[in-house]
Amino acid sequence: MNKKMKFRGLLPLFLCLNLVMLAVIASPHTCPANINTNCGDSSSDEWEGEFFPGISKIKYEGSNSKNPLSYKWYNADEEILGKKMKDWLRFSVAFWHTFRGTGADPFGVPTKSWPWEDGTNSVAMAKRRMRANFEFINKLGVERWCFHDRDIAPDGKTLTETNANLDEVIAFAKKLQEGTNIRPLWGTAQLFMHPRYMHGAATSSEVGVYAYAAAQVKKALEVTHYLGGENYVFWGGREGYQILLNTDMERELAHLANFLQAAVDWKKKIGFNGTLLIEPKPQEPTKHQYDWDAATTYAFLQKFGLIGEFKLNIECNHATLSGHSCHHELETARINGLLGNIDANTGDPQIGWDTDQFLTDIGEATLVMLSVIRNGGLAPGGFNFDAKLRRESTDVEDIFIAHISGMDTLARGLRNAAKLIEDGSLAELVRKRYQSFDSEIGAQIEAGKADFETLEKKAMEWGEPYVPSGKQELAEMIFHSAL
Ligand SMILES: [Mn+2]
Repeated sequence: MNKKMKFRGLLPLFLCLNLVMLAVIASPHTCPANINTNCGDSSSDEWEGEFFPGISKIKYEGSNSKNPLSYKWYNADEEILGKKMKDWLRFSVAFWHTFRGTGADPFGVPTKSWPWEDGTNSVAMAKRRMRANFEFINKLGVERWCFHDRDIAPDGKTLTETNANLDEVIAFAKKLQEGTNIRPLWGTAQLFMHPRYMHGAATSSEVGVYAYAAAQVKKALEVTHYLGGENYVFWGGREGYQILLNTDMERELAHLANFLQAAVDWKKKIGFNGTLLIEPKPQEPTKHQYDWDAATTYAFLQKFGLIGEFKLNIECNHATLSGHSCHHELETARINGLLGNIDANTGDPQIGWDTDQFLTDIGEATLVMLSVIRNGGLAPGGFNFDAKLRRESTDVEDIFIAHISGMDTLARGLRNAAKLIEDGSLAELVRKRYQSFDSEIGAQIEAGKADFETLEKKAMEWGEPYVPSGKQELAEMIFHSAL
């Protein structure tokens, strides 16, 4: 079939879709949340504009659907390995990327001009954005969102004024949550944007900055708790160094540990039972970030007696920046009892920085889901879409398409991982590979009871050991058969 014929064949479908869209747009009660339309007083809480007119609740239509605004693989209530897809995946919308991302980069100004934005950073604008956030989450059909304190409410002239701004927006968010199941997956404090944090926050060389950061985290813990958040995240935005010549690394790390301990103490004092999560990242914006990767963070938590109080939020793009795969970081966290949450995104193999793209690689998603299933799920953690539209994607519907694509990719990964687990051949390959340790002497070794004399005796008795094939290509063949 040539291209022209193909297009002709699809033409009636396009016309139908257009008619459906027009019908939705023409439905009587919508008032687009465009600052140029008159939907009443758009700065008041009573304003009832619709931010995404023409887009209704996203539904599961199956893998044959050609509708970009539908799920092809994510079927929220379908059970996979005894659990609903929505309970394995626990998706969350990241407020900062989705509603504060502008498309600006170091070479260019913002490219996105969402119709509801009035160009200000006022409290009224913050509330309108919050409404957009809840309409988006509702239409997407997820139940969680994540936020930084400073993304949802503007800075004031003093900390008192800033906290008052935050309180006003948080109270409004609480009102929007009422009667829904929507709650924060986690909250966090933005401790890297303001110039006061240029040397870091908890690892700043200035005690005044350390205190200011503590006050900010105290407040962010309180508002996360107030909104019914299930976790709280520490991403050490600028906790690291540019050069060791002017840095007392030992002192900075000890400060960071004491800061985290104070957060644990405050969490307990206010009765917040959410999980505290640390998000490893190796570099950017500092040359060296202290929470380099899962193993480094694990060692830090052990050294300072913080194991048991923290888990990890593994971000796939950060994993690759540290020279690991996302699967490696997830498994390192999992085998140490630290896998708490996933920032679902990916980088670009040809670009060496943190591009925060939506994960669309089915193979990578399948590896991610193998770890999540082995972990028994992530709850009370989940998958936060720490991912943004490309600078060149500027339509409002692109926000939906990006999330749908990311959700479908992970849903497909879940289905594939379940297939691999139910098939069992991969697990059998691994079991066979280590079966020599299922012997009497193997059991002694694993129990830590085989001394060198015993082992030397065995080595003499056995002679040259038999070394079988690692079967890597077979493992890869089995894996790919599930994709
Ligand atoms: Mn990132």
